[in-house]
Amino acid sequence: MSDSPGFMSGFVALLGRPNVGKSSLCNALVGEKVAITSPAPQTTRHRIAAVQHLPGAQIVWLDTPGLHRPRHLLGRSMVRAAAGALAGADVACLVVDGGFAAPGEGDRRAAWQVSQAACPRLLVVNKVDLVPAGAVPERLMAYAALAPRRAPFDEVLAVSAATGVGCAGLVAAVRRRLPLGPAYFPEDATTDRPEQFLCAELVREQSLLLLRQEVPHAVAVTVDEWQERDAGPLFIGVTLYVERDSQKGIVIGRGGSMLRAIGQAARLEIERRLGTPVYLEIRVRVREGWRDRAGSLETMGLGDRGLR
Ligand SMILES: Nc1nc2c(ncn2[C@@H]2O[C@H](COP(=O)(O)OP(=O)(O)OP(=O)(O)O)[C@@H](O)[C@H]2O)c(=O)[nH]1
Ligand SMILES: [Mg+2]
Repeated sequence: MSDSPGFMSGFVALLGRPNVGKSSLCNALVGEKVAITSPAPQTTRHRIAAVQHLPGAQIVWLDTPGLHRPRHLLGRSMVRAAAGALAGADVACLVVDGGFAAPGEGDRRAAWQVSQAACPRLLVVNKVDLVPAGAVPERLMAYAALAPRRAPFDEVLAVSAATGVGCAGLVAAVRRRLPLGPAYFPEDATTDRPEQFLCAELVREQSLLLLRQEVPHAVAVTVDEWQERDAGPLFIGVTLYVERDSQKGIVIGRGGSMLRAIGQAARLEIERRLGTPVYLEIRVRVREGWRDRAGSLETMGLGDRGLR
């Protein structure tokens, strides 16, 4: 009954510094992997909608790139995409990593940005599974103090994307603040991004998990071919871009071992997601300094329009 009188809906922006668990939280809330996650900061590059369907309501969680000081054009677009999500939000959530005893400079800057939003503002202290139970109230207070006095948080919540603790409370807190509105997405939709997007992201996720230091941050993945055949697996051809020849060598690895590992792990994830056998072909290409080239970002879907 998505458009019945009394139906409530809204966009809920999740903002915070990189690595606090925004994407993990989105996945936990909608019960499906709509966004990739990794221990490396700046995993998410796009604003991604994660749609949660409730009786009489629809919550559109907006996962966003971590707020950081950009060092590339790509980083600037990422931070703009996060700001854009905040600008259109019905509820804003500042997500912080409760695993740290005290907020850092990145949290302070993110808190200031969220305090500018005119909509209700919630503080979501994630990763409480890492905090001894007795220390949780103190931790919440330390982070709640991030809000300027003129704009305190409307509510402070402790959650864990990893265990699901507190997620129902977060949903209830958001739901109480939703305006009346239509269902923005059909009942079977969990995200606004197409399957091809998620496949490219799943290849990038394995790069983030298997490659070291700066290399995965220089990786971009595009889907170039997508052929469903009458017999045989779905053929997906992707290009994995890096910025330098030396990085190409690392991605391919000795005798092709690294590329094989990335491809195998990504294929399994893609098959799980699509529920069909897949033949995944990955080409590796060098595009010098693509993170600082507006034209490259645009053609890779990483310009301002692609990230929003
Ligand atoms: N223990 C624990 N780890 C978590 C929790 N939530 C996320 N993580 C881990 O924290 C790391 C970062 O999670 P992400 O969801 O990628 O964080 P993010 O905020 O989306 O990061 P960016 O996209 O880089 O901004 C991953 O290794 C997650 O597994 C949690 O509740 N508990
Ligand atoms: Mg993320």
